[in-house]
Amino acid sequence: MTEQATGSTGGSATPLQYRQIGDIAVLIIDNPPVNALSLAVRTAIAEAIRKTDADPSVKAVVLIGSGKTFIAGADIREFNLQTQGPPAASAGRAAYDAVDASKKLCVAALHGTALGGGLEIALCCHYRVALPAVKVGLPEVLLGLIPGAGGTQRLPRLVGAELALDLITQGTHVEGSRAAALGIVDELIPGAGFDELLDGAVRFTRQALEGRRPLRRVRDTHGKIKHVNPEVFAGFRDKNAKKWSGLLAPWKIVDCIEAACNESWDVAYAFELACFLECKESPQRGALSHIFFAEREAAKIPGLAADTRAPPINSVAIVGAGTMGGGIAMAFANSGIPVRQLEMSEEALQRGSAIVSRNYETSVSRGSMSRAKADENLRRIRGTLSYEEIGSADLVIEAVFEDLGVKQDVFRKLDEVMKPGAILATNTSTIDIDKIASATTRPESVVGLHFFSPANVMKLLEVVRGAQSSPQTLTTSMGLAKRIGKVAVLAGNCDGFIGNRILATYAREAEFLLEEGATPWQVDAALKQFGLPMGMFLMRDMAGLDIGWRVRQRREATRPKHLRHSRVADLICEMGRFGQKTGAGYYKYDGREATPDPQIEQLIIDAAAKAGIERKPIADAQIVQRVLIAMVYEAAKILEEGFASRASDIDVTYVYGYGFPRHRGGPMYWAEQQGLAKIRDKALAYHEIHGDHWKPVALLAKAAAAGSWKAALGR
Ligand code: 3H9
Repeated sequence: MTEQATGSTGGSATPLQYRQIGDIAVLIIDNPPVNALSLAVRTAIAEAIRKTDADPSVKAVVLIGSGKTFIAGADIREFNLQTQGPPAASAGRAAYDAVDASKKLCVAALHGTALGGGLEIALCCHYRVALPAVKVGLPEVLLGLIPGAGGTQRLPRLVGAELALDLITQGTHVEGSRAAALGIVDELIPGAGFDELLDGAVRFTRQALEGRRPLRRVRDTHGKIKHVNPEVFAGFRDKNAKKWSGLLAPWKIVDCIEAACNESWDVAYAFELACFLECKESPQRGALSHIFFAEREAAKIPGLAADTRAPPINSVAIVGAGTMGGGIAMAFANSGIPVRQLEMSEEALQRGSAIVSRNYETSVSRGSMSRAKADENLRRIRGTLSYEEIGSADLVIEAVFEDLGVKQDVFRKLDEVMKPGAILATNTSTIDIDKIASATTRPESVVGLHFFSPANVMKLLEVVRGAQSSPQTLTTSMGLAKRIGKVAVLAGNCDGFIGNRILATYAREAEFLLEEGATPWQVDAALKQFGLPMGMFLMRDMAGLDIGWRVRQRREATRPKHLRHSRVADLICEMGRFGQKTGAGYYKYDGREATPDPQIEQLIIDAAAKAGIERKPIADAQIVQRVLIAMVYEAAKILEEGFASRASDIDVTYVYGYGFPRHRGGPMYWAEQQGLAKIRDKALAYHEIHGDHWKPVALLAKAAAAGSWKAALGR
């Protein structure tokens, strides 16, 4: 099979350098930034192997990546290119097959990452050597794919079917020492740089040429996949059925590994290809790939010079040791950054420290963190009662009671004690950042860092830009997110920022749906069926209904009275039902167990009658559509008003902060898949029926006409 090097998505002009060291040919992949296996790279590899096969002066081949990495996998952008005619039957396997069939000894030299197709091509080589810091893995599943070049066939041959099931269905990155222990890597080369790796690989290759190592292909190794109990696969499917509901790729991975154990190489390898092509053509793959790139795009701040200085953050202080403050402290400590936590009293400090210790205990007992690591992280968090003691921190995050006056007092104090250049951040989810910044003499250093609860777990970080936040403050904040394992989205300073502003709108529509004929449990079941982790009303019950009630009471005087308003939530609170913590809310509770409550259904029927609304049965599909279009509608307003930079930033916010099913790509991607004209028409129809909550949004009309958000926004 040959491939033509046409239609490449770019990269270096000569994506493969060819060198010869004595009788060893060195193929250096040079396709920055991550040496992705584009068509051009694959073609060059296949061509180079033909050359080495034919060249009698070459006894062996070393395959290595230039720069900081081996190969991060197939070039994901190429999967999005329009396939002309039927999908390529080989799916681009020619380079892999060429390496596998090489007449000369092949050694892969790995550093940085060897992921997806990168690891697969390394597994086609006879041997693999690696620097200890390497990470190897088959993360295709995270993109809605399966390994398509023998990964599901070769990895089980090295590590056994059971471990391969775990590694490939989770897309695990395996570190060097573990990869060596598992036999994925044959030898670790001490060192950290390209030159050390190449020297080590050449030395290893010479030893192999001298016959000190038997020549074998992974595909000819069968020991670990013989006699695998069929129960293993059935049990694995059962165990994960709930987690994989609605997904395609993980099921296919299990099928492929099962085939590897039961079928001949040729049959199972062909089966893998068929499964790969099926996944590649699935809508899930498109959605997951969208989120991959959206996440990376979100890190870039439009209009900010790429060389904006971002001072490093080596120490952090947190004001407040409540649940949120504790979670934030853990997020930093877990990334190796020391934290000082400030409280007003010894008791408050003790309480906070007990919560953090308990959280670490839970991680240890669940096996997600070792005891040593938990102890080390815990030691990084130290309490203090003195503002003076936190003054030298590079960043301080305020996480105190959600009240403007209280927060302004804290910021006045921080302004006095923090060193010049420190970033002053607030974790507020509702308060105007500029009003908080106005309590300081340095509003350019003030920013919102809105973590989501539990802050040590949730991936989203909304970085909220104040009117005067400086480019350095923003760049440092966005960069910091990546360092602590979060995904940052830049939000403007509007009520609720991006995430909670959208939430308020679709929660309102969910509430209206109750008056129109749905029940809380029907709405919840419909949204769960769509893929949200939890229904709207269960979530509200869990969070507690009283906080929202108090906010509504405060805002009652200024509520625009011409807009439709539901009393259902207020009526529930007036009964003293504040959700799970009081044993009753929208549902009634036995501990955490929620059951539908006829009393609430009656309350809704009465409220609707009082508001003059005729209740009618509503189909689940209509519920989902109304809630999702409400999300998209509010998001379009946010974009139009400039409080978010791109539609894809909204998707990232919803996938990482609100559990929007990743394989559906986020609400804005979902809307594009539905057709933006259809969404616009629905929103217009809702305007007709439900009034000015649905006033037409110009950007939605523009995007519907242009066919995409990007075309309408120009980014
Ligand atoms: C596959 O291999 C299928 C095969 O089985 C098929 C066989 C037939 N392609 O993340 P970063 C870009 S599927 C194209 O910010 P980091 C990325 O968009 C693939 N582009 O860096 C960004 O661009 P920009 C399986 C890619 O250091 C830049 O590189 N492999 C690819 O934080 C830097 O990326 C994977 O799923 C790619 N494969 O993390 C691995 N990868 O600068 C996917 C990255 O314009 N990649 N880019 O924004 C990753 O997980 C991370 O990028 C990695 C580096 C850990 C490698």
